Amino acid sequence: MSRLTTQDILNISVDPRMIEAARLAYPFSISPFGVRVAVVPVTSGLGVIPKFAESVREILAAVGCDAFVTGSSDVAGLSEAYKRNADIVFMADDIEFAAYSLNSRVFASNGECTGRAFAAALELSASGVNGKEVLVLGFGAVGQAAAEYLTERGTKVLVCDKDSTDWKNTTHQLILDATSERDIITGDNVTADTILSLPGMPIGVNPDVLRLCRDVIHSPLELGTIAMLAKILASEEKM
Ligand code: 2YJ
Repeated sequence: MSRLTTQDILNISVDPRMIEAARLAYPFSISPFGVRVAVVPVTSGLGVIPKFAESVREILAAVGCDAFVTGSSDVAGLSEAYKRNADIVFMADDIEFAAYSLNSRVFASNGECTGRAFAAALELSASGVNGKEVLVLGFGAVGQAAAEYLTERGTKVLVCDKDSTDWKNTTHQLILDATSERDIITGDNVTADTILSLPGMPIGVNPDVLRLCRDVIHSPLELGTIAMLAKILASEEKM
C-alpha cells in the first residue's frame, strides 16, 4: 500500500456491510461496544499524516468502541495508552499499520486483515464464491491473505502479477486488485457482470471503467481497520 494522504481519508464512512465482511473474515460474536481502544500517532519516518489517527479513531468509534487518540505520540503515546487502560492499541509507521491487544498479546496487521476482509466483501457481493474463479492481482501481504481466504471458500484463485500477460486481454467476473497501481484494469477486463474488490491505494481503475461494473468495493481505511479489530476480538474469543 502506498502512503495514505489526508485527502484519501477526508470522507470516512462506515456502513453495516463492512462490519458484515469483517465478521465473515474473522468470526466474532462478542460486541465491540465499550472495548477501549487507543490510537497512537507515530512521528517516525515521513511523520504524522494529518487526520490519520483521528480517522482510525472515528472508524472504531463508529462500530461502538470507546476509542481515543493519545495526546502524546510514539513511546510516550504507548505509555499513555497503558495508563488510560486501553484494551487495544492501533498505530502505524511508513511500513506497518498494526493493532496490539494489551490484554492477550493478540496482534493484527493491516495488510493481512485488509486482504481477508476485501475477499469476504467480494464473497458477499457475489452471493458466494464457492466454485467460482477470482482473479487476484498482486501477491504481497494483502493479495496473499485474500487468496488464502478465497481458497478456504472453495474458490478457484488465479493469482497474477500486474505485468503478466495471463489476464491482460481477458474479461473476468470477479477481480480483487491488491496492487497499488493506477489504471491497470481496463475496459477490456470487465463486463456488466464484473465485481471489483479494490483494497489498494490508489485504486487501479479509472472512473469510466468503474461505471461499467456491477459492483465496486473500495474504502481507503475503513474496512481494513474494522477487520483488524475483528481479528483481535475473534482471536480473543477463541482463547
Ligand atoms: O501516525 C501517523 O499519522 C503516521 N505515522 C501514519 C502512517 C500511515 N502509514 C501508511 O500509510 C503506510 N503506507 C503503512 C500502511 C500499511 C498498510 N498495510
